[in-house]
Amino acid sequence: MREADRGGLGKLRDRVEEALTDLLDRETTGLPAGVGDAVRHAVLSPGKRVRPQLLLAAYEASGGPATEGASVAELSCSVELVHAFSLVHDDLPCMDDDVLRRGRPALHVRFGVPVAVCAGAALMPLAVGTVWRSGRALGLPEGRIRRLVRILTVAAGGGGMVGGQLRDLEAEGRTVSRKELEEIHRGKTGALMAASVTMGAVAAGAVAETVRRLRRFGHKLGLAFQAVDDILDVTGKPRELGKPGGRDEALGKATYPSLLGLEGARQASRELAAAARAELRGLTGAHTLSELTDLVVERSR
Ligand code: GRG
Repeated sequence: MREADRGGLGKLRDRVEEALTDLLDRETTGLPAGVGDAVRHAVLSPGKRVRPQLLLAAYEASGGPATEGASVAELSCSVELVHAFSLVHDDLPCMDDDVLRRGRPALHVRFGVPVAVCAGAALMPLAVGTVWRSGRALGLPEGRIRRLVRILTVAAGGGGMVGGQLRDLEAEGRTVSRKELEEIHRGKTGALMAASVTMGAVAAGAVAETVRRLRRFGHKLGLAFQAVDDILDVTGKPRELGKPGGRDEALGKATYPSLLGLEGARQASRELAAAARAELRGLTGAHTLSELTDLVVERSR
């Protein structure tokens, strides 16, 4: 099913887009103009918004009150801000050295490297502040807001996204085992996806078993997502991807297709998505998470 055919997901994405615009209108007004413009460019360029949608869908699946629309949408922006930070730094010349992102010049191409580094760094504290503000607006107890901050910062840190990125760079030009490949992807991509669903569940006050189940779901979905990302880098249309293809091979990256071949990578993505879906079994209200799982494996960008 294509994204355009998904009425429910389209609305969810619109909700995220509106919350992001409101948030940046409010939070970038006090920043020096250069940084504020760069932050807006980085965040508001047309991304798929998968991670905030995962947070909102997990909140719904965990029985979160439907009346809390705006505040929980604001909470969902926190994971997109961290994601935007990672994309800005990932594109830098000292990292993957990419010049196009989401069909637009990468941030350092448009604003220069120093501004891109600063804008990327500014996104992380903005994300943490967003958790505090939205958590308070949701009326969550202080201990639960602290837990949300911890989930987000641990996922973004050395044991998660940042650590995965370094391992990804260090693995360039080297053959890795599937175990090592998945450890890299688990940190680089899976940690933030798992944090997104875990935060949705915790914000909604889910019981511990649901939180653990959704976290496992997020990690498995993260691997499926990265497998598809790797496949699209080989087979995708640059126009749809918003960036040139073939970068992984040019950089000698460890990927599912380089390890398993294209057909093996496709098979792995299907198996990983099925394993993610299995975690949702018996969880009433998980239909949006299930639709997002379909979207992750069937996407063309
Ligand atoms: C150096 C302090 C420091 C941090 C670096 C760069 C970095 C941290 C982490 C990189 C993590 C990264 C870029 C992972 C890739 C994940 C991925 C598949 C990104 C693409 O996500 P999509 O397809 O993108 O959701 P859109 O554009 O749709 O949002």
